[in-house]
Amino acid sequence: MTIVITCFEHSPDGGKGLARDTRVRWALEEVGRPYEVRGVPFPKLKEPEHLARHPFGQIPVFEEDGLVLFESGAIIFHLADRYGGLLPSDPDARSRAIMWMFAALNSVEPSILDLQNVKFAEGDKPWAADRLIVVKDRIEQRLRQLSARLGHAEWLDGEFSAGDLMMVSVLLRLKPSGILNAFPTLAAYVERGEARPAYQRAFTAQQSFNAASAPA
Ligand code: GTB
Repeated sequence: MTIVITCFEHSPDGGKGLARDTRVRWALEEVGRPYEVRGVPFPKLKEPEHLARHPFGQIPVFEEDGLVLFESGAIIFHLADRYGGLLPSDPDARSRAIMWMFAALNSVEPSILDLQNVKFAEGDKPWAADRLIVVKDRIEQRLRQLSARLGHAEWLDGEFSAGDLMMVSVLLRLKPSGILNAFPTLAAYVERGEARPAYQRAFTAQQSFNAASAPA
């Protein structure tokens, strides 16, 4: 069964791995599934061919044997559910790993997205500086709470799981802001995630893809 993921033809980050295909590539590497990549140019994201795969005209999309999935969380859950390695076999531990996936997407990522919006999309608005303060406060509050929960543990709940993959992926989006530097426990947690061979393979693959498709 060939797995195909759809990502940006040219990621705006130029291959820094910040777009959401990286987390899907990482999960694919963790579960040991080979995949092919379809790059979509920005203007084509909102055209019918891509909208048939993704109703919001975004990336990533995952296709496998007729199954078409969008939403990085759903894709990673699918991979973790279908293939071994990313969810514990103990039912309670499995539920907690899924809980951490939701926590990453619902309780941590939103304010990180707000930071990117206020910096890039809304930076010229007269209220942008005030909003930036509020958004940074919100992020720091969550990071303090997360850091307290992680403590000196290696991963959020026992063995590395899809919950950690998602949380590290979300926290990685803070890297350019420098905010993580004030949270050494979380910075080390993210580094542990990045050091995993599967992450390294995923990062290199997206980097090579972006380099190969970069405009001349
Ligand atoms: N909830 C969805 C998911 O988790 O899959 C969100 C998908 C999403 O926001 N996709 C973005 C997209 O397709 C790309 S990842 N945007 C185009 C559009 O909406 O028209 C967000 C992203 C993009 C670029 C960078 N970067 O260059 O640093 C980082 C993150």
